[in-house]
Amino acid sequence: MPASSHGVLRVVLGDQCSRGLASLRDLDPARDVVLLAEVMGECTYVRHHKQKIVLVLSVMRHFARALAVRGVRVDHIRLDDPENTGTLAGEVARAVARHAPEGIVCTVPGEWRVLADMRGWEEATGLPVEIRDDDRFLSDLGWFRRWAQGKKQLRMEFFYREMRRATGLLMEGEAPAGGAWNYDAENRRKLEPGLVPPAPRRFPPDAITREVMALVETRFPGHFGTLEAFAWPVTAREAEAALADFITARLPRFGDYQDAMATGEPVLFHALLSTSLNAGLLSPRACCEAAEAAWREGRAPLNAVEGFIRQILGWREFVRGVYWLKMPDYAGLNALEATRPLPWSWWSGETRMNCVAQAVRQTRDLAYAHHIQRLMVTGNFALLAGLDPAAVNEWYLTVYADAYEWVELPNTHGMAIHADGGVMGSKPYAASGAYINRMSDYCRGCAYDVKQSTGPGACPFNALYWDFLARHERRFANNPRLAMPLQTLRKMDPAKRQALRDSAAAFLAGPELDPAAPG
Ligand code: FAD
Ligand code: DLZ
Ligand code: SF4
Repeated sequence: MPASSHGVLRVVLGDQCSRGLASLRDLDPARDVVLLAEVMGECTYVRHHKQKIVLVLSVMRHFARALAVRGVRVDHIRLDDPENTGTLAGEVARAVARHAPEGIVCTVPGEWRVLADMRGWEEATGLPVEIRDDDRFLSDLGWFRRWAQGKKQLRMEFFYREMRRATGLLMEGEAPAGGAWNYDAENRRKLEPGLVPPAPRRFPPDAITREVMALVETRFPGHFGTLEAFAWPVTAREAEAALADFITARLPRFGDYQDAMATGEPVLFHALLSTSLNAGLLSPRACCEAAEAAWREGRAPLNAVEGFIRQILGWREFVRGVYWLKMPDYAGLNALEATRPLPWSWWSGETRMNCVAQAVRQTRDLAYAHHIQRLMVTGNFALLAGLDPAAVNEWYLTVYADAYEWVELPNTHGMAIHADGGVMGSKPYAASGAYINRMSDYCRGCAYDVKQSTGPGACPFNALYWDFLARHERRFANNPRLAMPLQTLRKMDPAKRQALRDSAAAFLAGPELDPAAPG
């Protein structure tokens, strides 16, 4: 990297590898330098799944190369550079010393802790630091704040309708396409025997990715997960191919089977696009427009297309708004006063609960589980068993290749375990084994009996569900969405109620809940 002519230092983080990134927009290739820094601090602030580290470092290396090919001056610090300080702040300071820039330009990061760090760079370097809004989203955080102001409860559905109106996606004039905003009720089929989902397109590691894989195996041998099945897109071109594959092969049935779970079918008809979206390889607008075009051209039905667009235009934007509106306090909330440590089985996959074993083993091998596995298997278990929210959040941030706090925290803390007391959802997604049995084939292969509620052979979700309601009966007494199960609980024969609570207590004190080994 030649000495500078005093342009601007433009810092790009590992999940900001987007051509149109705010901090790259007015780049002067003759004077400016783009800094991409692979640092230990970002690889270890949680012990990320090996696939996530490979993904992010490989995306950075491919992006650095693409910028350089376009004539941009790139200063790419590799993880194994002997001078590497290990932190973003340290690498910014070193880059300032190398290039003597007039100032620093960056884009708001996806995590509060990194923004707090970035805010210190001006003082640390003595240079002006401009932190630009991240506009790779369909909504703007100022608008979200105004929308949220004065509302007692934030509801995704109302936010989503505003977003449909604002973007014109799936709209016919002022009305939603097809006459309804939401076709969720049509999206609840179980995978029928004989229906084999198409294998998603894989992106086998190229030389750059293979080099990063070797590095990760050497530097992070104790991190969770395996690398053998790594097949994530690592460039914008690959991400576009992944989107095209989804739209053609899986979108038409995305809606029907959105909530289904099946042994040996980790993806079903899901998009597998979150890693690309969150790393910046794909734009949310491109995903929504491609889906809408498929519907308008008769290639996919409306329930599928609306369901998919709702996930991106609705949920993804909504959770980001909640994160930035409620942080930093949000991370510390624990409305249900849950304190139980994480069970070791969440790392080992060794549990007699087949649904949990399937979700954890698949997560270990793929760094992926689809939404219903995250919400209704592990999430539901964490909620019912009262697992400590901080430990649960750390687990979700650690194990998924698409996990960054802005999207992981509200989904976990808010949607799955109700630690936020209802900011994100009007009721906790608590469910007994019957739900998992209805939506999957897991119970058929389980050591526990989903039809039983008490005793050592009974499905643990059943007693835990009633025990959860009993424990929090007063808190949820006035929640209309829990009125029915609470009424059933109140009318329950006291002996049966006691038996359920005893069963739950025995399970919670048993080997399935053996806590994670320290360290
Ligand atoms: P699909 O089901 O095919 O959905 C399409 C796209 O919609 C996804 O790629 C994603 O970008 C978006 N999307 C869908 N649901 C959500 C949602 N609830 N919130 C935000 N975006 C959504 N998603 C992450 O991207 N990172 C996370 O760390 C993450 N943690 C989660 C933790 C829990 C406890 C739960 C319940 C959900 C979490 N999600 C997270 C949301 C969701 O599970 C994933 O986005 C999805 O499984 C990714 O797989 P896919 O691309 O096949 O998604
Ligand atoms: C996740 C990650 C990893 C593993 N490594 C790096 C890195 O070495 N350098 C970098 O700039 N970013 C990395 N990231 C992504 C950051 O953790 C991410 O930008 C913040 O968490 C904010 O979303
Ligand atoms: Fe899960 Fe219970 Fe079904 Fe076993 S019986 S797979 S624990 S829901």
